[in-house]
Amino acid sequence: MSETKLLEDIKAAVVRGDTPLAVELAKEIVSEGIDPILAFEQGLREGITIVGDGFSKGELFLPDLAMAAETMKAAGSILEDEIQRSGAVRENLGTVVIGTVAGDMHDIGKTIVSTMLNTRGFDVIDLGVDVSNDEFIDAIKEHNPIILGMSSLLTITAKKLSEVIQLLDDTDLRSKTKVIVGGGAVTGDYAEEIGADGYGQDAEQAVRLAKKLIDAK
Ligand code: B1M
Repeated sequence: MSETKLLEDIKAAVVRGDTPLAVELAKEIVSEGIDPILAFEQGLREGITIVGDGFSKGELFLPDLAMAAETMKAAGSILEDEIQRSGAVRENLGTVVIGTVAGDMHDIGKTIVSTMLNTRGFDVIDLGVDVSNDEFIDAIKEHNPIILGMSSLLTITAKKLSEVIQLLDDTDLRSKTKVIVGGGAVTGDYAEEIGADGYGQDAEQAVRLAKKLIDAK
């Protein structure tokens, strides 16, 4: 099957929440040697975006969102394994602490950012989802990362990003830790407004930004 057709089919499988088909297609994408990052972004992510748009318009409902997310996670983990296998870089660029902010359970985007940072040479401490402000601060004290990454997909939880930055500003931790933010609830302007050091629109951009920030240190 051609690359275009495989990407279209896996996108459609996410939209339908057809996990067995999406898993089969992800395996085929890997065996065909198609770039797994491209397949993640142009296949799986585009599919789940269609479902999210349908949900906002009231055409799809929470169970549709949940099924599509399950499909995306199952197929995504196959692509993530391939991203790890094919792209692994052995240098140690330093530690990144990452997590999704308090009140937000969305983990798919944050996890692909973690995987890509790890693959490109960062030591990643992934705190998971629904990470409280204090948990972020405690992890920074414990792991002394060069970068803190925070993800937020809900408008209502985006203010947590600025709260954590404010907590960092109130200590001497801020001078040692660069902050990058991302997720659907964030824009470049918002990142600048809250004093983050950068914003990643996707996982690739997040990695580029992290590398740029450590080069500038
Ligand atoms: Co939810 N959800 N959801 N959801 N969900 C959104 C975010 C929403 C936009 C859907 C919509 O209405 N169109 C909407 C938020 C509206 C808003 O606040 N503006 C929404 C809502 C309302 C909700 C609930 C409140 C629904 C309800 O219960 N009534 C609820 C909230 C639960 C909670 O968190 N407390 C909820 C629940 C869920 C599910 C559990 C069903 C499921 C999540 C499953 C999971 O993650 N395990 C889900 C899903 C799947 C979505 C959508 C459809 C897809 C999110 C996703 O995984 N995208 C989403 C709509 C959308 O985003 N279009 C939606 C794929 C992923 C690869 O992209 O996460 O954007 P993304 O990550 C990208 C980039 O943003 C970037 O790189 C990633 C890779 O390219 N990036 C970073 C992400 N983090 C980064 C960090 C960085 C840098 C880059 O630096 C650190």
